Parts: sequence; structure tokens; C-alpha cells
Amino acid sequence: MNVKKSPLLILILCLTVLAAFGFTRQRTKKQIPHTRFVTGQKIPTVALSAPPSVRSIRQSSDQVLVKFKSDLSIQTRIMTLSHFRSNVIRHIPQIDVYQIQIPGDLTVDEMLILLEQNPDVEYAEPNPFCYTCVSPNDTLFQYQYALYNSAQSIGIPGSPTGKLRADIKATEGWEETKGSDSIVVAVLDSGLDFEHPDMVDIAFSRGRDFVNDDDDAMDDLGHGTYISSIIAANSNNGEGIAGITWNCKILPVKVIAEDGSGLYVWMIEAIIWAADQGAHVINMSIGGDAASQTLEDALKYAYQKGVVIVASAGNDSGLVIYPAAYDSYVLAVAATDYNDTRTPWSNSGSQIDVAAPGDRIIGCYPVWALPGGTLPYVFGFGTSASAAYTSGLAALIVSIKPWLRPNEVLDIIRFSSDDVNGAEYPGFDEFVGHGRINMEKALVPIKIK
Ligand SMILES: [Ca+2]
Ligand SMILES: [Ca+2]
Ligand SMILES: [Ca+2]
Repeated sequence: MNVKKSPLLILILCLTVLAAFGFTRQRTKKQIPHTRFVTGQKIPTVALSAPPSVRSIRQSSDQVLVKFKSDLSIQTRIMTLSHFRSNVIRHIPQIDVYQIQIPGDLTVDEMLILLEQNPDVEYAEPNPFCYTCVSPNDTLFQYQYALYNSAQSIGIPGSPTGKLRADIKATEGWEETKGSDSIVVAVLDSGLDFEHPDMVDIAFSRGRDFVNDDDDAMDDLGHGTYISSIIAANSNNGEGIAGITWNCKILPVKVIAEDGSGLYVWMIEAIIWAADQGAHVINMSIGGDAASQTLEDALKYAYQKGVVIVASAGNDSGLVIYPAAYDSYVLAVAATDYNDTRTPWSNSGSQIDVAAPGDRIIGCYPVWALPGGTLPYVFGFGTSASAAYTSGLAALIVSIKPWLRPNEVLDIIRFSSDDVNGAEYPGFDEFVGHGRINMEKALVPIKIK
């Protein structure tokens, strides 16, 4: 690896904030070249004012439900169905309704028209799919394709539509747990905007600021707020977005300065501090190109204390950055998109463990960083977001079984993931690791045991 000669080792924020809603913040400070923030792209806020329903109705493509007139004999019913080349899958005697399989050369709509024209049929209708009941009422939930992908438009004007259920199965996972308020995720980043309206009371404490050496990790950049919101924004509060965990707490630890960079030693101190504070999970959506024995030692210290450590793989189509590259102690997370495809900029290597959505991810952003009157949410790109989703899942697993060791938690996350590139790269590979994380498959088995 190329070790930088500068005494200031640059930590790369693994996120590009693409588009705030009318985000026009001007920076007067010198930008660090490695900090890839793109500003100035505008999104009309009207797009967020009146979201349509989260889900479009889906139905079976080869089944319908039929009720015959009650005085019709069994023989006539069977003859009628035979005439329509349809097989009975199920009869529900209490209401006298048949679930039938329709011929392959007819669509559901065509079959329904034929049935409705038959005088022996009282009614016929499609057989729609139902869903799990945990669907939060947050107004921007429809933009969170990563949690529930209904094949909707991703949200940025001109953006493509997603693939149905190319998501992490959050709604199913929430049936098992929404997280415990005794579980703490330390977010080593730029801090947290404690005033954000969709992040009320999510902080375990005011945290620690290793940049300014004080006990107040207020965010002066935005990245840490964004990442924390993916993990633990106020969910089902009728506002903004839903977090992966509804109840777990965020311990903000500031290691990234206002200019978007930080010293390794801040990150190293923060890992040890968070572990000593009793954090259950450490999220590091940050990293640098330099290997560091001290950094590895700090990770080992936290790991041996029982902390689950999750980090971003990096966003420059290169090798896995540090600390994600420390394979023995850290879960390295790559990025997929709304089609379950690995993003081209996601770093790769044998250290990659899993992938999670990282393309066009909506999250909270500090109110002060945005022009007045715009909603305090932005769409971002990056393995930063992917790590945050995965840390959230780790917190949910630990919420159910707080006694699990880090390697056990990491193995649950690895081996419950979906091999989304299995057609091209069956099994483990260096692009998505074991696959895109799956909350349902991770949480259901441990809840039952
Ligand atoms: Ca919310
Ligand atoms: Ca690894
Ligand atoms: Ca694979």
C-alpha cells in the first residue's frame, strides 16, 4: 500500500453525498482531495412532499379466486372449470370459494373476463400477495429501496427503477426484532447532529470528540449524521426515514474533522474508547490507504472485548481500505445497488465479507448544512451506507442474543446473505463476499432457537 508521507494520514470518508434537496452549501475551507463530496446538484423538494403509496398491488400471475352461484351442483362446477382448462388448487368450504390454476396461455385479466361472463359465476377476482405487517409510516420510506424494494423509482429525478425485492428484507426482519434500547452502536465518524428532527433521543450520550478533545461529538460535517440515521433514525414516527434499528442507541465518536479528514490516532483512540464504554457494535464508514500496526492492535483490543466491528470497503474500485482490510477483526462491506448488482466503484478483495445497498441511499443530514426550507435529507453513494446497514443488522442480532461473540455475529451475517451474483460468481467471491445481507434470514433462525 502507498503510505502517505504527510504527517496527516487522510481518512477517506466512504461516501459521496450526491444530492441534497437544493444542497448549495459553500465551503470556504480547503477541500482535502481524497474527500469525494459532490455538491450543487439540485432536487426539487416537491418530489418529497406527497409520496404515493409505498407498494403497488402485486398478484399471482397464474391463479384466480372464484365463487360459483350457491345452487350450482358440484358436477356443474367441475365441468365449468374443466371447460376453462383450470385446476382447483384449494376449496375454502366456509365461504365456498375456489383457488384455481389458470391455463398458461391466458393472463389473469383474460381469465377473469371469461369467468365474469359466465352466468354460473357469482364473482371472480385475482389472488394478490399480502405482506408482512411491519411497514413503517415514515413519509420517505418509499425511497428506502434498500429496506423494501417495490421496484419503485429510486427517488432522484431521472433515476432508474429498482428490481422487486432487491433489498435486505428489513420489513420481514422487523417482525423478529426492532432492536433493544440497551444495545449501543458506536459510530466513528464526523459526529452526530443531536438536533435533527428525525433523530430525537437516539444518542446514548453526547459521545466523545477526538478531533477537538472534548465530550461533545456534535457533527460539523454531515457524514456522521447521515450514517447514524441509516442505523437508527426515528422509525415509524410519521416523518422522514426509518432506521434499520428502531430502538438501538448511537454512541457518536468524532474522528473526522470539519474538513472531512482525520488522523489515524484519533480513529485508534476512538476504537479503544468505544470498546471501554461498552459499545456492542462499532461502525466505521471511514478508512485510509495506509496499513497500521497500531490500528490493528486497537481493533484486536475491541474484538477481544466482544465488540462487533463493521467497516466500509472503500469507493475507488481499488483494494479494500483499512480498517476493513483487517480480516481477523473487521467485517468488510461492499456496495450493491437497487438491482442487487455490485456497484462498479465498490472496492474488492479477499477481505470482503458481505455487501449491502450503497447506491442512492437516502439518509438524514444536518439542518444547518442545508438551505432553509428544504427537507434535511440527502441521497448518498458509497460503501459508507453499506457498512451502516450491516452494523444495524449486527445490532439487531445482538439485541436478540447479547451473549454472542463477535465471530458468531459475523458468521450469522455472512452465511445468511444472498449470493446475488451467484450466476456469474457462485459462492464466495471478492466482489460481494458471501452476498447481500438479508435481515430475515439472519434474524428468523436465531429468534426461533
Ligand atoms: Ca422517521
Ligand atoms: Ca473480512
Ligand atoms: Ca457470489
